[in-house]
Amino acid sequence: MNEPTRSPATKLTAPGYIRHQKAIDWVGGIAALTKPAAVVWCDGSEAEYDRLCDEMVRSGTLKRLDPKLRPNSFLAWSDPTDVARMEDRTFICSRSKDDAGPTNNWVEPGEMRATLARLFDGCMRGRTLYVVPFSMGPIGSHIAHVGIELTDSPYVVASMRIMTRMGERVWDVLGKDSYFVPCVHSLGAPLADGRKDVPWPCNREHKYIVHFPETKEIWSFGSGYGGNALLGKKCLSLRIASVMAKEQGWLAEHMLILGVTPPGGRKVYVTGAFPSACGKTNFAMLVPPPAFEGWQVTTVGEDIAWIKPHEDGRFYAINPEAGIFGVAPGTSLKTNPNCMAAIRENTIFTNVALTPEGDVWWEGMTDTPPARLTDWQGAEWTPGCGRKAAHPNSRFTAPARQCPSIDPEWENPEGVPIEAIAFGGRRSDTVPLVVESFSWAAGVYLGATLGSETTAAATGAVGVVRRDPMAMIPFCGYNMADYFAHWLKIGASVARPPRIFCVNWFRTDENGKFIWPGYGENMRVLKWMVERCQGSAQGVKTAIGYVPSFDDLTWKGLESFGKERFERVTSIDASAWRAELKLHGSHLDAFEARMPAPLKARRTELDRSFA
Ligand code: O2Y
Ligand code: MN
Repeated sequence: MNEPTRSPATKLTAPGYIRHQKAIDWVGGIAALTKPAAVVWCDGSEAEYDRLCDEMVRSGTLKRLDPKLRPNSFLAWSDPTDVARMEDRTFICSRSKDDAGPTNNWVEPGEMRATLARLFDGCMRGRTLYVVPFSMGPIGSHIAHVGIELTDSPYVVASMRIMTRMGERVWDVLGKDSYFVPCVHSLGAPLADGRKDVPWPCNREHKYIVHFPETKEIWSFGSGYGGNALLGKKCLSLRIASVMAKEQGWLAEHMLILGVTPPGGRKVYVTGAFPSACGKTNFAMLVPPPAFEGWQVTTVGEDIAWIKPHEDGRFYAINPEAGIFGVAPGTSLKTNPNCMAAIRENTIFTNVALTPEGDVWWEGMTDTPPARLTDWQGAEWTPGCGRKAAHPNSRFTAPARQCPSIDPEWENPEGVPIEAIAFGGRRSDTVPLVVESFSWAAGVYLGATLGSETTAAATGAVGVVRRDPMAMIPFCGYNMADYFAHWLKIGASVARPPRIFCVNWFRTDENGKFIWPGYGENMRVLKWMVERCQGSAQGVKTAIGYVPSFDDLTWKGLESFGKERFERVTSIDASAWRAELKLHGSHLDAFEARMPAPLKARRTELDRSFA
């Protein structure tokens, strides 16, 4: 491996355009603690991105892909111990343990600060500290927030440039003294005493992803991967933002945002919360089937939504991110053609396989795998060798604007008005294809009891229902019972709250095969939801909410599905629901005294309905 080269922009003092003395002093303090060899103030320019990528190609961190097959794109292979977000190393260090709640790891803040002080002391020796100012949300939007990430990883800098609005123009927003969320990240791999670098430095022994909700600080140590290291995403936009949202009266949610326009009709915006492995990105970029000629689905965001009450009585949402950080395996021209087009160029791939021609491949990308590949660990791979070519959590990072379905309003600083919220999990039984809640509070109950069956890729265990309220279990920065209370309060605070639905594409037959075709065919459910919002669709009242009858859905182009299979994906079985409600009970009991009364009341009501 070549010696890393130093960027010509290296400076120890801040550039003249930065007027924010508190930020400059903070950078100085972190530099004094971490002791880097150099400090680089990133300007977010294309030239800077290109220079960093060139440096990473020279150092072995990135491989440049074939410029014809995958223009301006790169491949990174991580250390095999640094391949995913680490929930067991993620901490919410509120002053009181009860404020973090039973679903978060908690350490007393003083104790955690002492640990971090030890770990960060000298942790950037021999490396460059990059100062990365970024805006989550369109620059200057009243819904956006600014963070500054200090990192010793050039891979993180390049990824942040794709995933956020990053660079010089953020200093204009910050001016002399505006608020920013301080984010400190280190790979935890100092290059002391002339030690040679490796392509993916990290700390194999110690990993910490730490949030201080009261002071709104983020400290991450030891990992260079994804949500552990790109601190604008899960750390700021969900864990810290959820705390800000509770304090300030808005919602920071793990939700996609999409727009649906009927032929010649009015566009309806929908948000959706889905735990991982439920096809969230595919749903956000849904392509309507040919029978839905004239219907259009557009994408505002595919992972996170910041939602604020508006004076017109509705909620308006922005996507705080500027990029897509999607999971590669299973993504194909069949499952998500919009996403495949989005990652055609200007993309950083991580932990996928390399073809002999200099392109990428992963399981599910094509029906027939290439005859020969280099796998994500750099080993020769052939079909049938018994190993996966790409890591199950391999990723691509691409600008959202490259997605053909991107909504024309996706950067509107005011956000888009939300008329429906969908909660969705992977459930082989019990939960119907779609149900609309009777009220906001009943919808909050649906979200609070959301469950999803685990897949082998996620946990190794298959088919165990993991409760994941609002798909926020790993991402809520405070006690989830207080979060439910916040949801109830904020819904009651607006005149026209969105309708709340629950969807499930994953019911299976006696052979374990999915009954519902999913993907683009989910348009049939989406159309019913939109028509419910517009007051034109019928629904049948059941104990858990309104469901469509067979004739309420459009079957053109899917005539063969038939009433019998429709019954199997929509039936509400009383004995299955009695068992489900018992499980809701043990899940909700974990929140004890803080559990809001309306949710307890809704559970009692459901118990009575199925008695
Ligand atoms: O493992 C990681 O760091 C990625 S996790 C992730 C990435 C993009 C969108 N969502 C998620 C998630 O875990 O929800
Ligand atoms: Mn996510």
